[in-house]
Amino acid sequence: NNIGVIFDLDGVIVDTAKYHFLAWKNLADHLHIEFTETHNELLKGVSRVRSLEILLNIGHVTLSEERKREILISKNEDYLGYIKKMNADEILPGVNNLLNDLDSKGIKYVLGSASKNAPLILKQVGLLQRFEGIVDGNSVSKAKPDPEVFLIGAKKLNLKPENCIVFEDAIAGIEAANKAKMISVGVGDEETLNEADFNFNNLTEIPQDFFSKVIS
Ligand code: B16
Ligand code: MG
Repeated sequence: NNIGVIFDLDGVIVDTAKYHFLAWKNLADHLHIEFTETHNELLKGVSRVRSLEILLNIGHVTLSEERKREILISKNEDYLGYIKKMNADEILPGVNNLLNDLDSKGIKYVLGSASKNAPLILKQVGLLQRFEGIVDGNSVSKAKPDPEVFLIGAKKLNLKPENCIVFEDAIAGIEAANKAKMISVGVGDEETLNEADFNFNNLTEIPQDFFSKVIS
């Protein structure tokens, strides 16, 4: 097959944003920073280090590099507590059907996520073995909106970027896909993701003939 798919993880395959929120909120409370679900939107698709910078900016708090490192470790430990309780029930609607459909069409797919915990999360929900490859926060030197994560994904698929279709829920991810010259599919709010080539509310909405029509 001459096309392939790259899936973002958080917001496309599973909703881990709610666990990131709980962990960041816990930390924000400790630092006496007011942190809401609206603020949490700013962290979607953004790296862990950058997320902390955004949180500290919200609270106008400055910390030493050493303190930031400690905080990032404890935030992640807290987050992993939630991740370790995840199971296949948390796979988002439409995901299993879409992966089955891609398998039956012989279209390969890889993961392209900012998360350093991506392999663990996929393992928890029983999807790790299904992907042709995993590109995560450990494999890249530049975070989304830099296209690096998706360009490595294209290499794993052995495909040219223009033959890759990226499913993303975050603005930074759509930007990264567009910069990589891939076909970008926004999953979620169409107005927020208006730079995407295609938009769907969730993966149940992808039409059967989408993949045969999308690249001609
Ligand atoms: P971690 P994605 C992203 O996942 C999340 O959307 C973002 O909120 C998080 O900060 C980032 O992963 C890093 O995650 O702390 O687990 O390394 O949407 O790129 O799959
Ligand atoms: Mg995401």
